[in-house]
Amino acid sequence: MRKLLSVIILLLCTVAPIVGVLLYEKFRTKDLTAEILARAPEKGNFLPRLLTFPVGEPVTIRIRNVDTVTHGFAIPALKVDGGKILAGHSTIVEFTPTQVGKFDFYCTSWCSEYHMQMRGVIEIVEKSP
Ligand SMILES: [Cu+2]
Repeated sequence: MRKLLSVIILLLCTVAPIVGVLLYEKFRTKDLTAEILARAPEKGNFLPRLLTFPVGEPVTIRIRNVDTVTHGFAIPALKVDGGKILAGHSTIVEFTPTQVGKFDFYCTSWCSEYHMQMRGVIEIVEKSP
């Protein structure tokens, strides 16, 4: 009986926190439309670099800086600016696209000698019927 109890307590102390963190993360990100990882171009660049959303529907993107230097995020043509994102931090941008087209997004913080290549494309398409 005591052995069973200690096994249960051991499980509660080891597995429960992990399950808790995973559940919390799932809850915290339930409203995200997409997630972009940010790394300097020579370390992987933005990932993904092409995202497609339907016009007229709210978009929530989390940009996670998984690098060791500061990055930034902006979609100038859509007037979206996530500002600077410190290493290891993330930011969330929200917008509702009103027109169909392709819009470049950029890193807005000088992060490496290849900084100018740190970019991608947001494609806004007609809603599928
Ligand atoms: Cu950058």
